[in-house]
Amino acid sequence: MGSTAVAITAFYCTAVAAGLVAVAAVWWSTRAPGRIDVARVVEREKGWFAIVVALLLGLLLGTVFFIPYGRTSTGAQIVKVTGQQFAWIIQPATITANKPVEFRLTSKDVNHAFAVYDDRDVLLFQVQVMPGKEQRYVTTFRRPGVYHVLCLEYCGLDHHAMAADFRVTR
Ligand SMILES: [Cu+2]
Repeated sequence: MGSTAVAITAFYCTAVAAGLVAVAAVWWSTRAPGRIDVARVVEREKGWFAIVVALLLGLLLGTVFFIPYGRTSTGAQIVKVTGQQFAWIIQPATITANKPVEFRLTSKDVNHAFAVYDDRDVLLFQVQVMPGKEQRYVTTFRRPGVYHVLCLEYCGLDHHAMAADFRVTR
């Protein structure tokens, strides 16, 4: 048995044990010996409600500042991108590093997906590109180099050929 198989087996056994503990806890908490004190249950529900609200507020405050939508950047480099069967038109195709870029993307025909990969072929981001709409995406490239663009939404017979490059310079 390889180390991966051992890890999977250990994880599976732990998950099953945790599930059994959860089932036992539910069974234990609901066997209700004698009368149920409704007033106490109502008080506890209020407490749980407050805990859930506090958790949701914490989650909201902890994540809301990372939402990428609606980001605008005054003074950003504007790059216009048009997708069409089966090519990308990127103007200008040279971008300066460490300065915000605002991609403004649209399609001439059908839906496409503008996916940008770095020179190590790591996917950086993807933007849906639609006819009759202008999508905006603001980002900043830190590393100079040649970045690759692929279409990630099947758009027709030559979808696979829908590739392009752009250059990020210092
Ligand atoms: Cu495509």
